[in-house]
Amino acid sequence: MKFIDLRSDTVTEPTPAMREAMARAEVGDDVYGEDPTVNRLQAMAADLMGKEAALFVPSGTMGNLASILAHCQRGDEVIVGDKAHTFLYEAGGISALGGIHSCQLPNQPDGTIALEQLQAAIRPKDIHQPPTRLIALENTHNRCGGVVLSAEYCRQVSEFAKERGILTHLDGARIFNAAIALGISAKELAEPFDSVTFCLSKALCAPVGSLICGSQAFIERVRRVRKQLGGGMRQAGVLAAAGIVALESMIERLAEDHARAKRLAQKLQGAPGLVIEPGSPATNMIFAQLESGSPVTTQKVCEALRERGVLVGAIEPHRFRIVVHYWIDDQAVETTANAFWEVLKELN
Ligand code: TLP
Repeated sequence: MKFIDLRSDTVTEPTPAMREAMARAEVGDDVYGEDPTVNRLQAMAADLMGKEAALFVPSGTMGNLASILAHCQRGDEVIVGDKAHTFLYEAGGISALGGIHSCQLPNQPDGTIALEQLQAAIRPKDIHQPPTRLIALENTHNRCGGVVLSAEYCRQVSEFAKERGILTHLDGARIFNAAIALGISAKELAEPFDSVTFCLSKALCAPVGSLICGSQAFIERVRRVRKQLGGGMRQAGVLAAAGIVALESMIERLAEDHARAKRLAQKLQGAPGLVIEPGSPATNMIFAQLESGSPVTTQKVCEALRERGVLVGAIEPHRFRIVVHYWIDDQAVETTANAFWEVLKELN
């Protein structure tokens, strides 16, 4: 059975144009810095983010990890949100591999961390305490509902950090979704940060890869960390070629995913026992919950949907994540909505 897979936008397979570009890619040894296609992708990424340089890495997780390791020494502290991907879903890499201490502050429902909370968390100069070296934000914010941080908020945090000699990193895995939703450039959203990672292998459909962007000096340090982590790739131009197609042709169309996500949420509105979270979808993710006290579990609903050829994420006992992407067309929206209604009627 061919599934309608809404578990994540990471499930997106490369487009025919990407496969074609991969087959034709000019390559070289990228550890020597000699892969022309990787070099081209990196130059495009740096330009899109308004930074001096960029580095191609195998995943978003490695992008965040290598960035944080390059900013911090062992024993330094990074401030992260308590719902940040870096904190929840990266296997504790920064502490396991980098000896970096994390201070987790509450993410508000809009994905921000309150400035007063940041203020209170900054460590005084004191040998008993780990120095606050870095603040990391996420845009769009996945676990908070695919919500968008405004450029204004990012600037405020960056100014706050600069005044205190603290660095800033953005996990911009889905920065283009944020930019499209706000109607501004990704460059504007990236500008306040010392470093930004973004992913090619989510809604942009490329099969593999993320980019780290920042100053020339920072990227030189990150290149060394990437090697330490075993992420130095050789003829990676085969992968980068798909990334170039992604950057050239897959950004503007993200608006279609956002519109389809809205349409699907409207169709799900009123389905028995299902509550769409307020404001959802902000971008390409719908977050919905089963009514409190419901005897039905997301697990059960997901199993019944799977039998009807639809896959969605059960991310908490009563909470679903439904992610719209390039391979979800109008028909898939229709089929998914119908499957949900049928299953919920049956189980409730
Ligand atoms: N997120 C995945 C899962 O790991 C949860 C998903 O399905 O959404 N930053 C953010 C904000 C992410 O959402 C992800 C992936 C990453 C980083 C890591 O990217 P990869 O999977 O390339 O390591």
